[in-house]
Order: sequence, then C-alpha cells, then structure tokens
Amino acid sequence: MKRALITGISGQDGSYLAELLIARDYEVHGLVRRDSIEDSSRRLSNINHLKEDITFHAAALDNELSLYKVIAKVQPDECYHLAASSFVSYSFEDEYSILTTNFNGTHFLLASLKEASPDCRFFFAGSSEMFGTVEAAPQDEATPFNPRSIYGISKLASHHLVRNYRTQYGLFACTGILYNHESPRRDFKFVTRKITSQAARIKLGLADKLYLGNLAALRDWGYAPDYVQAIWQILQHHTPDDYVIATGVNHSVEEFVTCAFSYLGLNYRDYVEIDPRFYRQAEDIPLCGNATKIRNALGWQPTKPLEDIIAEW
Ligand code: NDP
Ligand code: GDR
Repeated sequence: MKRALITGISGQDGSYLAELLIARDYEVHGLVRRDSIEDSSRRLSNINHLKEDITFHAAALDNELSLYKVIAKVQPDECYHLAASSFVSYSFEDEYSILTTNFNGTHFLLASLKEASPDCRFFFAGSSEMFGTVEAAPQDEATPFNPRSIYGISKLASHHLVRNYRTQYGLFACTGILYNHESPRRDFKFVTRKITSQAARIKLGLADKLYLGNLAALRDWGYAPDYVQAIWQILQHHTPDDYVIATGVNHSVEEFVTCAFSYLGLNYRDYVEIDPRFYRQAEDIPLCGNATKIRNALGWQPTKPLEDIIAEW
C-alpha cells in the first residue's frame, strides 16, 4: 500500500486528491493547521466525509521543525504540496506573509524530504500566475516567466527550488503549472464561486445584487477533479518533469456570469454592478495554457467544458 502526504488537504484540490488516492488504496496523511483540527466541522468541511480514511497531522508551513517531524514520522512515498495562500488579490495587500508562507513552506518541505525521506516523490502546485504578464498566448513550458504579483513570485521562486532539488540532489520533484480550475468546493472569494453562489441567493430572493470587478477578464477555466487526476499522473511517470495543466480555452468573466444566471432563468444585467474594489488591471494578452506536453507524455486531457462545470454548481 502506497503512503501519501497531502499539504492543503482541506482545500479544493486537496479534498479531491484525497478522494482519488483513497479510491486507489493509498494510506492518506493530511497536513492541517492546529486550528482546523480544533474546529473541524467548519474548517475541514471539504473532507468531513473522508475523515475516517485520513490520518491528520498538525503542522504549519512556517514552522520547519513541525514539517520535518511529520515527514520523518510518515515516511511518505508521495508528497503533494498543495498548501498555499492562494488568493491572488490578497498578495497585493499582504506581500510579506504570502511570500514567506508560500516560498519558505516549499523550501522547508523539500529540505525535510531530502534529509528524512529522499526517495519520496514530490509534487508542487505551481500556477499560470508564474507567467504573469505574457507576450503571447497560449503559454507552454518554454514560455518565459514574468510574474505580476507577489503570489506569482512566490510560486515561481518555489518552482526554481523544485528544479534545483531535482537537479542538485536527485529528488523526484515536479511542478504542475496549473491554470484556474473550479468546482463546487471552490472558496467563495474566487470569482466563479462568488458568481454561482450569489446567483443562487438572488434566485431564492435572499439577495438582489452581485458586485464584480472586470467583466472582460479572460481565464482558462478547467474542472478541479480533472486537474488532480493530472497531478497524480505526474508522480506516477518514470521521470520527474514539469507540465502545464490547462484546457487551452479562454472565457470571459462576462461569459461565465451570463451562463450562470441564464442557467437559473435570470438576466445578469438586472443584478450585476461593477465595484472598483474588485477591479484588477486588464491584461492585453490572456493567460491560456497549451497542455500538449502532458497530453503526449501522460495521455491526460480535460473532460468538462465550462458550461458543464457551471451546471454542476
Ligand atoms: P485552496 O485555497 O482551496 O486551499 C489551500 C489550502 O492551503 C487549504 O487547505 C489551506 O488550509 C492551506 N493553507 C493555506 N495557508 C496555509 C498555511 N500557512 N499553513 C498550512 N496550510 C495552509 O487552494 P486550491 O485547492 O484551489 O489550490 C491548491 C494549490 O494549487 C494552491 O497551492 C494554489 O496556489 C494552487 N493553484 C490553484 C489553482 C486553482 O485554480 N485552484 C490554479 C493554480 C494554482 P486552511 O483551510 O487551514 O486555510
Ligand atoms: P485568479 O482567480 O486570480 O485567476 O487566481 P479569481 O477567481 O480571483 O479571479 C479570476 C478573474 O476574475 C476577475 N474578477 C474577479 N475576481 C474576483 N476574485 N472577484 C471579483 O469580483 C472579480 N471580478 C472580476 C479577476 O480580475 C481575474 O481576472 C486563481 C487562484 O486559484 C490562484 O491560486 C491560481 O494560481 C490562479 O487562479 C491560476
């Protein structure tokens, strides 16, 4: 039986990955913050249905010793590092803590694995935000990085660490360069869940307005369960490598909101108002991924178009 350690197991991707690994007979260990164990019904709501099948370990990304102890004790065959401060907007307000949490957390994990469990395979959740402001679309593994937020910088710096541990120390360490992926387990601050949840409240008469930022913004939105399938496949390959994981299709926020409201028989124009607080700088060229490498190497491809993802909400 393989043993896996997931950081960020309470998040969207961590919960789907835990399901996937349990279904494949893994012994699943999850790293969570101490507060989450104390308040599990609320803070572990994505994985409450899996609690009996997961061994939880309290540790914090900013505490190297706590991470080292967990790795030394669990001796995982595979480690999926998904924990991060993941909301890009916060990174404009809280630069220091986001950079240190995301970067140091990755560094502490890699260093601990090198010392205590060097044969463990390691996956790092990178981001399309590592490409940031781009000169061309779609982007692939050869596209130059040009991050535009502290979040993007934290992910890019971590990605360089992953490569360094692979080439210098021989760790089986990989980065998935993930484009946006969504599901009903997405946190409410992200635009997709914000739209679908508020549209439902409006339909039920519990709210009357939805305040959004830039409706023209384009994103390459995929389906979270597809992306954790890709993450798992990356660690099953014979060679460690880095891959773009994306659908290759862009939709605007306006298309998303139109689809979500019309699904409920509503016209979004009657309810949506623009609020400058949610506005981010417009992008000349959108982030849109070319996933040819992972399709050719691992046979992975996305299964759900955006309309079907929205319909699931
Ligand atoms: P979520 O925001 O849903 O989950 C993040 C997880 O990280 C939560 O379990 C959270 O725990 C944990 N976490 C955050 N800060 C800390 C900390 N200081 N110490 C310990 N745990 C912490 O993210 P997703 O599941 O959507 O994404 C997974 C990963 O993939 C992230 O690294 C994200 O940056 C990356 N990514 C995601 C994309 C997407 O579209 N979803 C696209 C590109 C990259 P808690 O519940 O206690 O806060
Ligand atoms: P993103 O996701 O920043 O791409 O990061 P988010 O859903 O926050 O924004 C997507 C796009 O929607 C536009 N937008 C709004 N966004 C929010 N949150 N709220 C609004 O009201 C709103 N109105 C318009 C944004 O400007 C943006 O263009 C996600 C996270 O999962 C990251 O962790 C991950 O690395 C990237 O995707 C790839």
